[in-house]
Amino acid sequence: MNNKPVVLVTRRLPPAVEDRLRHDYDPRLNDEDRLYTAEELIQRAAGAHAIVPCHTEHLSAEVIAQLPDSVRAIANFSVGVDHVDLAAAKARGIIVTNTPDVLADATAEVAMLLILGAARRASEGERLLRSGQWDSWSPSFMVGTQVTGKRLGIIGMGRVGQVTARRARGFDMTIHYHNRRRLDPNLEAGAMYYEIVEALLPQCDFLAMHCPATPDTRHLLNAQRIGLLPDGAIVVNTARGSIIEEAALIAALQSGKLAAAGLDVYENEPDINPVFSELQNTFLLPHIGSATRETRDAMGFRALDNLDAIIAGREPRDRVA
Ligand code: 8YV
Repeated sequence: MNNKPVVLVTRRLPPAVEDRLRHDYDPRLNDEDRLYTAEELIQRAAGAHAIVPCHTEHLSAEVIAQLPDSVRAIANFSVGVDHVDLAAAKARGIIVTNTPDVLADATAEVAMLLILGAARRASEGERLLRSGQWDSWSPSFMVGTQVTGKRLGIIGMGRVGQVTARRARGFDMTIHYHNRRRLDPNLEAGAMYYEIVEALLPQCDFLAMHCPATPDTRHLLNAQRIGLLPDGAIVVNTARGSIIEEAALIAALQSGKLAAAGLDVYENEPDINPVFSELQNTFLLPHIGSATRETRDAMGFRALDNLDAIIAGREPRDRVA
């Protein structure tokens, strides 16, 4: 008889992670990797001890209220937890965990890719070649913004923000940041701290968004704040789409207030605002910040470490509710 705890896994996870799930648990896997509706998710959770979801599953208060009593834990395969109503989970005594730390390198790589791609007009150049339209060269052809030595502003100086700062220093960028709390001087490594966002923005040739999506950070970068950036600044976002007011960003890209934007996340994924793809001065990726083999394995193992602790009655390392 199989007495292993039942775990509902909402998306297909890396093979090594699913192997460990099969070894230690009785997993309900999603071999087709199909996105479940809220009703399907609730049905498939029947009798499960825990759920391992991704950010693609919206665990709203309504969904959490309908989960069976058997569900004691939500061990997210993600660092962001804006897809889970933490208060609703807490109210039902469901423990919620995330996967911090392990995404920082991969996501900072994408932040740098966006900075470079947006500044050096990489999408535009690629499109020109792929469409067979590259027919000439001149000194004024595809001239972009130099990255080296510029000022990088970072909003949200957590793990990802700190790694992005380290990578950017490799391009001789100076680091300016806003965070809820000022970092210890050894972590700051010479970065300039701004207690209020409005004081940071005029200092940014580039602005990288690295804060979590919460009700407080919704539309944190709005029209008024974009107006405080220097003309020709470049904005990149690897965090969550909701932290930027997209209509304001689009207006600033159209007017030339911003030279370019590099985006990996959007308010409405995967149905992104079509204007982003029509604009020449955008460098766009489909939410792949953590999409490396190494990081996806590490995320899965971290989620399972948390799950193991919960099932064993220990406090999980990454509890968020
Ligand atoms: C993940 C992310 O791929 O972890 C996060 O918060 O945004 C992504 O990098 C995704 O959330 C997996 O569920």
